[in-house]
Amino acid sequence: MTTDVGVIKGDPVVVVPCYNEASRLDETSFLELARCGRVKLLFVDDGSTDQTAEVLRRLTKEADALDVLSLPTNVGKAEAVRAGMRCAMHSGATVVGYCDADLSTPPRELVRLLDRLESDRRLVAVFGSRVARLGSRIERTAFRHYAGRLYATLASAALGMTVYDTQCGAKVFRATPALVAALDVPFSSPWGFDVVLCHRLRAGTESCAGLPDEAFLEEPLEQWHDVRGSKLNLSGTLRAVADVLGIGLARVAQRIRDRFLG
Ligand SMILES: Nc1nc2c(ncn2[C@@H]2O[C@H](COP(=O)(O)OP(=O)(O)OP(=O)(O)O)[C@@H](O)[C@H]2O)c(=O)[nH]1
Ligand SMILES: [Mg+2]
Repeated sequence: MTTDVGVIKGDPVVVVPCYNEASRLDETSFLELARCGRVKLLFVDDGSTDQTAEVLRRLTKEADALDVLSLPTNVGKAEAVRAGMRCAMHSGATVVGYCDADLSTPPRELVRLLDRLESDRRLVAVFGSRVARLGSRIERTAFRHYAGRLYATLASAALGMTVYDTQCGAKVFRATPALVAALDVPFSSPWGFDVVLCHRLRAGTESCAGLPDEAFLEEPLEQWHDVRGSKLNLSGTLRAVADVLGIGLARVAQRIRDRFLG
């Protein structure tokens, strides 16, 4: 994906994957975020069949910091995010991230993640983390909370890295060669990609060294709220579990190779 969507060199770009989001897009909040001058937003319309394209066309006319990448067919969240991040990096973005179209993670929290990343040169990835604690407002159904805890526990074991919340939809990254390499290869399933991306960044490739654990940070969010209308279904959940099992098996196989084949 090499489309230039007019992102100005050097600006942080946050990708917002959108699939049939016409009724959930909060235009006022996105406009406010775009006008704060801190970040550009690249909406990826993932072959929506509702009025999303029209809403996005209207919205992006309102501010230079808003742009749309339109995909002709629905490819799922993971591939839409990958297309958007590659496009933003191709256009010169030095920091890229993503957040959900329902703004479950409020705009100011997104800006805080960017600030955190930019305040420490050692960091390459900052993940929003939905840690319910005194002083925070994390509003999540009990079911989603416990399902998320279970998934993050499995993912941590598979990755060999302690991550409290792998699935928060708000994450930001420096556009390093490691990120470019990690996004070169398509994701095989639409929802487990956060964990797969984390694994790829740590593992590296033949041409690009992996990142140390110190390059990653989870930032506890002060606010997050569940928004009705989630598109995650049983098949998506099972495929996300399969992603994690695949990572775990690959790490075990690697360890066996290292041990017995030198
Ligand atoms: N591109 C694309 N995005 C999708 C698709 N399905 C969902 N999304 C986007 O993925 C984001 C998260 O979708 P939600 O349905 O809110 O998922 P969720 O299960 O509520 O996720 P959390 O809010 O993180 O718990 C939104 O921006 C959606 O538009 C899809 O098929 N394609
Ligand atoms: Mg949601």
